[in-house]
Amino acid sequence: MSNTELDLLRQQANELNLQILKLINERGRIVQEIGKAKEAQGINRYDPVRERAMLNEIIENNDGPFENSTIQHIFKEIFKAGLELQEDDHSKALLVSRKKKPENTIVDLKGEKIGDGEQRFIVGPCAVESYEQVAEVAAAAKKQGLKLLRGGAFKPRTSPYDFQGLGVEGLQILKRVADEYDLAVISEIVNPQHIEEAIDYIDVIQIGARNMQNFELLKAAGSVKKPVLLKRGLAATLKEFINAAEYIMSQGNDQIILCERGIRTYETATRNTLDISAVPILKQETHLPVFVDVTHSTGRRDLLLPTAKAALAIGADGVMAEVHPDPSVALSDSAQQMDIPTFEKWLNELKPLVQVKA
Ligand SMILES: [Mn+2]
Repeated sequence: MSNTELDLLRQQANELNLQILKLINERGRIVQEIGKAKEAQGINRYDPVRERAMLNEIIENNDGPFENSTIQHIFKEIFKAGLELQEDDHSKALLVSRKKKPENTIVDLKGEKIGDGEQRFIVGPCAVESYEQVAEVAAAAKKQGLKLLRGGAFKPRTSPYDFQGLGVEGLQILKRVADEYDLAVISEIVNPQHIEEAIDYIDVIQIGARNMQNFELLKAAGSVKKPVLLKRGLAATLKEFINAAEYIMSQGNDQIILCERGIRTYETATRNTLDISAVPILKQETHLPVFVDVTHSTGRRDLLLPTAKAALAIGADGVMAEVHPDPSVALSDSAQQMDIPTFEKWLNELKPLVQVKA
């Protein structure tokens, strides 16, 4: 074979490359159209039956020289790339995604602009037990210059025989304390029917880890004009977490704070495993503020300071921790709540590390 003939064959191969490229991209565009149609109809994007039928048809028409297994492998890759293209399109469309809205969402809580670059703290007892108990923590928080107070009125507990919270009475206590100390209060709501009532008493609706995929609750929280703090489910992937936030935002409520609170792993040294890398991932993938709950992620008082330092260093918008005037008599989470002197020491060690708005 002369060099001219070789060059000619190579040129033909080059031209075929470009034709294949054109065809693959043309197929990609059609697959995107299919994806949009499927999404509109609520059908799953991946259809293994159809994929098998397509492979069978291709192999029946394979005249070689490639082996069927080779052809099958190449087409599997093309199908996979098409599916990924649909997924990219899908996440591009998420309202919570940074692709949709590049600038940070700022959640305004009585003048505290969560997500503005300044790092903040949310503290308070695990459960509201009495007016005096909440007021004591509120006074300590206020003394430290904090503005955000948490307290559980409805407590979804692992055991049905554990303290379930004071309910609406607990919300009323929070409201009274919030007014007296000029604080914004956060409390968990577990029942979609309680949302309307709760918004009169609290400044932020918390949706807890166990309810992260309670879609009716998410939709109910999404349909009111009240900020929502959404905790990550204890076995939820970040994709599931982001989609849970999307449920809220898709109903019209864009005032959402995400909260990493540890996930279930094989490790038993801590109550949950704090997934610290979730913070920068969530900040890259979404435009929402991200908090870290150091109390429930560790379940250990001795880890509250180092994990809070990690949260601040990695760029969380704030840290949440439980504080109780007398943790040893607390009706829930007594092992990991801080008493007031411990809280003050904890906060004073963290204050020099806090990013303040430039
Ligand atoms: Mn708790």
